[in-house]
Amino acid sequence: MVRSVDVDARNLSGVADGITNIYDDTLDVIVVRGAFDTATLAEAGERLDSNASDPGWSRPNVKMPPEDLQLLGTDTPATPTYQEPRGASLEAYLGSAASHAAAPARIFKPGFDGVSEISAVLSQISGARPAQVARSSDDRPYVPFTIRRLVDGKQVGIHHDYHYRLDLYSDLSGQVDTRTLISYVATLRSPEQGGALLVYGATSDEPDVPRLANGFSYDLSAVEERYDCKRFVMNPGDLFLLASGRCLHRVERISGPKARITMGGFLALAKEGDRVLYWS
Ligand SMILES: O=C(O)CCC(=O)C(=O)O
Repeated sequence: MVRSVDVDARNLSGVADGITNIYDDTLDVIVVRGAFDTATLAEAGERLDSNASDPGWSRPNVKMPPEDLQLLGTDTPATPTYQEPRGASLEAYLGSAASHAAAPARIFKPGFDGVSEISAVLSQISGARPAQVARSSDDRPYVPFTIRRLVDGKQVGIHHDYHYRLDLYSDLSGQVDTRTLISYVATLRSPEQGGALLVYGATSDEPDVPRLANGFSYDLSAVEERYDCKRFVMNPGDLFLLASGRCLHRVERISGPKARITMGGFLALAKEGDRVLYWS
């Protein structure tokens, strides 16, 4: 069963240590309504969805048209992509992070600092631990968040995000508590149809979750037959945290002229348990 809570940002007392609850495997999803200023996020979403000028979207899944996600903030995300199924090397990732370091400041109207906003909210749901952008052992910053755009006909297929075995995690996996990994995603723009997050009661460590004949991809219809599923609909300003290292999940196919635009990444507790580190 998928265990979730849905709270208003004005009263976070019920999820004051929510990140620990996800780590302890007593909770899978936290939805925080109005975590960020709705008008600010919606304005950025509308602007980014205008095709009048390309802000520099990268398209790491262009080879797989239904999953052709557009990204701002890096061209080498901290996940496998269809371009690089084993993920980028750590050097390529950190190099891309450095060359995109100015990107977050261009997303929102002046005065809204995405990094401090994310740090503040995450801190409030992690037992008041500080939340910081991850840095490599030689002190180079990871990408704090990426902006993701899914247009008409696009989706995110069923997957989990237990990525610590990828080369680009060789440094970070020594710094964080690898029992799990958590996705954080805030909505800037909602599509007219589709775009909900679907989370399944199937986990990445179960050996017999149904897979397709290629032995790699999950068999969505067999998973949907066997496991329960919860559907989460988000509006601009809302944030969710998901035990994505554990729970299989996907994003419904978008339909209509409005894109789904989100801001997100991953987070984990530091090994010492005293901080939250986040990256994308
Ligand atoms: O965009 C979303 O809602 C989910 C993104 C996702 O699949 C993830 O964080 O693993």
